[in-house]
Amino acid sequence: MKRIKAAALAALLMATAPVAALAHAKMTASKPADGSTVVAGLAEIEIDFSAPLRVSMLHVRDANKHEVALKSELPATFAPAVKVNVEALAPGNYEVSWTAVAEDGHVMQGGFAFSVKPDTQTAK
Ligand SMILES: [Cu+2]
Repeated sequence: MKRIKAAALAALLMATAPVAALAHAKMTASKPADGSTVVAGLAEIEIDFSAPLRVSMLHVRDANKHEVALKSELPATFAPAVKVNVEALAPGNYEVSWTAVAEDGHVMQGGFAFSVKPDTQTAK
């Protein structure tokens, strides 16, 4: 009986292992969201992941591919979300690209884009 259970367990592990191996961490959400439009003045960018990652590179570029300087360091630890501060973004289109390493050593890359529109509420 024990032997049968062990064999069944081994078969189950073999069946589920490839699925687990494919379940790499990925970006689940971002602020601003991909494809969204936000009001000028945004100064924080957040990326949420499905598992803890350590982001090793994060670039924010405007429509002319000019890089927006980050005002905060990338965290040195694994975390399910990363937040960085930037100068208040002027109206325009922006692209964020990131590279991160997962706890299993896999390196992942991703990105998203968003637009910033003028703040008509406070515009003079
Ligand atoms: Cu992986």
